[in-house]
Amino acid sequence: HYSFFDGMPRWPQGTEELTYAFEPDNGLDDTVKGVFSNAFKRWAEVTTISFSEASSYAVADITIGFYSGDHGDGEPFDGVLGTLAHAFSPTNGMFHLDEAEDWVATGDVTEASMSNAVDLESVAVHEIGHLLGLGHSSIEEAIMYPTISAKTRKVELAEDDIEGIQVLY
Ligand code: TQI
Ligand code: ZN
Ligand code: ZN
Repeated sequence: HYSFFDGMPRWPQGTEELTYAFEPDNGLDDTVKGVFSNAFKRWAEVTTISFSEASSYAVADITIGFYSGDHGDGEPFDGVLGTLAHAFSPTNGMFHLDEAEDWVATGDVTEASMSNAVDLESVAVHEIGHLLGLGHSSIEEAIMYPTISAKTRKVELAEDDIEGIQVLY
């Protein structure tokens, strides 16, 4: 079953659009940006919120970046596997990914040659759930379940995720 953060923080009532931007120093290519766009779309389809890329990093509601090790927010990344990414509860908007992972943004992660391959969209869908205010779910099929097996792709929202997010938006 779905859960929320303590105090049930959410983006303000009436929020119709949230904007996101990528850390300019990361120099991400369009393939990687497209993966995030798809992940946002999955949540947009089941809420009244739409997501679009901001005109600048400074004005974005949600900021996305890849970092390694200590990156200044008190939650250092730990290298390959372990923590893959983290996102903060509303309305912080920070979404960080561990640069050390073997991220797979194209093709089939289950067939990837790297044994530590991590599917970017699967992690993005989960972290966007946190950004919007969902905590973890006890239902294994849910995107918000707290563990995922290696080299797995899980990107479809489960009924439990949809019910949870529709309590908020
Ligand atoms: N990152 C943890 C996560 O996103 C960070 C975290 C732990 C957290 N407890 C939290 C974030 C409570 C918000 C609230 O859950 S992770 C998965 C999953 C991670 C894990 O790198 O371990 C995914 C990131 F669920 F698959 F295990 C993405 Cl999809
Ligand atoms: Zn961070
Ligand atoms: Zn999580």
